[in-house]
Amino acid sequence: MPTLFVKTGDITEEAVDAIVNAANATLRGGGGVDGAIHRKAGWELLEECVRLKGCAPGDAKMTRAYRLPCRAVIHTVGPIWKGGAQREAETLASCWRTSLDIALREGFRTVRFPSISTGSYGYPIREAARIAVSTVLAHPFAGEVGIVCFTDEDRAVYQEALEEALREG
Ligand code: AR6
Repeated sequence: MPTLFVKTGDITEEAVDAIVNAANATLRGGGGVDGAIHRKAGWELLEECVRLKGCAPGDAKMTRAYRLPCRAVIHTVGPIWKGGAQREAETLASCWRTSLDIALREGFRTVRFPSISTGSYGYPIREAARIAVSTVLAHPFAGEVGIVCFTDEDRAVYQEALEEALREG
């Protein structure tokens, strides 16, 4: 089981083994955290991403990190919220799981995630946080996982989900 914590911050400043990007299926960049990661990493990241030929929702692909202070970027594609009956929960859980599968395979020790799908993809954050926390705590990756929220309000939601999951064991 990983060590899991939650913080407020800018994920592009994390000097860790890998940060996770909340990308879209084209992997050609976008707004939100994806835009921030591409801006800071530089044009070489987009060039490498284009070579990957996209990524399915729930899946994840790794690249180098270029001008970012981390070693690698794991790009995952969250579900677009359509009301909850389109397997959104399964797809979101798969994002967290497949990203950690890559971290485990690569021998990484430290990974940071943003709040996948809760920005422009519209996933209700309380439910997204519950899925995120339970999926991380069930994963065999034994390193350190930090969820880096952009606002204190979002951090509080993830913190509550984490405390609830730990209480329930
Ligand atoms: N560090 C940490 N979190 C951030 C940062 C940052 N620098 N910037 C934004 N966030 P979103 P999604 C938070 O919309 O919902 C993109 O255009 C943000 O406040 O980035 O998965 C992609 O290309 C929010 O809480 O990702 C896709 O088209 C969280 O990151 C689409 O958006 C996720 O919001 C993906 O949508």
